[in-house]
Amino acid sequence: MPKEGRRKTSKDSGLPGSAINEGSRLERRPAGKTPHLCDDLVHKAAPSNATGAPSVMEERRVPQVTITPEGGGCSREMQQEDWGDAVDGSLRRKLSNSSISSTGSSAVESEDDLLSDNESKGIITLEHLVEPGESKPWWKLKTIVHWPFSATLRRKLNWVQLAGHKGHFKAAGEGTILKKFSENEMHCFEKLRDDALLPFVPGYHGVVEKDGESFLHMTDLLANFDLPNVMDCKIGVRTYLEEELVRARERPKPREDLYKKMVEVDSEGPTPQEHSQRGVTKPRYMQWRETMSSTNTLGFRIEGIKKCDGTCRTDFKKTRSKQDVIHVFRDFVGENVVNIKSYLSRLTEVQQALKTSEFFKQHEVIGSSLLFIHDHTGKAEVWIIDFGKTTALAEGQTLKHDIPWQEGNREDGYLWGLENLIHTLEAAVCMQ
Ligand code: I3P
Repeated sequence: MPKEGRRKTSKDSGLPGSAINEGSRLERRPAGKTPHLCDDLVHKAAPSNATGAPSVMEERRVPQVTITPEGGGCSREMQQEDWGDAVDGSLRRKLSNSSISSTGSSAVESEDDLLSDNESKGIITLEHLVEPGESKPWWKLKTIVHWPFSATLRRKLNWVQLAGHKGHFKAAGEGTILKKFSENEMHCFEKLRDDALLPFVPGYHGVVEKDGESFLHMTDLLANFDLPNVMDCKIGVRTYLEEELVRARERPKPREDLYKKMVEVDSEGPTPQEHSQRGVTKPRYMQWRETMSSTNTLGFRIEGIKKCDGTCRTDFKKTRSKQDVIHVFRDFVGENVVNIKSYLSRLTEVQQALKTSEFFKQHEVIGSSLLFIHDHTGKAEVWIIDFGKTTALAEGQTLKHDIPWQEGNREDGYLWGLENLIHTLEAAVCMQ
């Protein structure tokens, strides 16, 4: 039988995320009270006090479910397609594609992708941080771009993917990109055409075929920036679908690649059984990621940052506390609080739009990110991206997005995470 309740490790002890089915109070401002940014919010984003009691943004307790196969389970690595089996047909393709999980703004997966489209051979160098030939997502590579070009060409080349899988993006006409087709994401974009969220999602220009493959044709969100800085922040308290959990329980398939990724970050992460089988199931890995990062505690996490100088960081798996996030964010904006204020104003607009959006009410939003972009001109934008795992609810069902998740209620904690993100950035403004 699958084991319910997340197994506690020495690392987990005391972490709120290890509790089962415990709800938590959301941080709320008293009705009608609009505190002054700095007066009220520095302490709100302060770390937990010495007793361990969260002093602000009380940590959300997310039910954890560990799926551990009896008898060692299947030794075969689980393929993405296997996840497709977990859900109905319409979702099947989507899941295999959803791992794109990219900025949705961006494209250059490889020199080939870029050069073939722009015929700009020799002007871009991809500096490998890993062995060449090793199959790694783009964000494990560091891109060094030299800029002896016109602003137009520079913009054309100025793409970045901070999360997700290699090979899912291609260059397109100027100001647009191609993202590997996902039926689910396509449906989302089609529904978003008439929704309050439209001004906050990438422009969608339909499905196109290229080199025998289907792609979603989208606006390149970076196109209007000059040497942009980009941050991908995944929102929500949960990064896997309930269907994935059900499937893993029915047919647990430990994956060695996920085991290795876990050990790379924390050799004590896997349980003794997982060590002996050298595999962890995907929900187990995803839950571990959520607990190690700020997903469980704050309802969002930083996935990656690409700066205008070409440097790229994705080593945020253990960026968990509010202080950590503030530090990363301030570094991202080069200590320029004006940028943070611009982001805050856009985030507030996003928040308002989400609260009126019919699409948002009717969808479980999993694995979606907010993409932060700013450049030296002071321009700063935030976009909602990645709908590969955003799933429609049954007719008549709606979500609140700010109440605790319990298996079956499909809540994603998106609004709770966004509220915490806003409070964290407000605190970042005030900290000198
Ligand atoms: C990956 C990340 C992706 C997930 C991917 C994970 O972990 O959680 O969101 O893809 O699953 O490996 P990490 O960030 O630690 O590299 P999906 O969102 O599409 O599920 P995958 O290996 O099955 O693609």
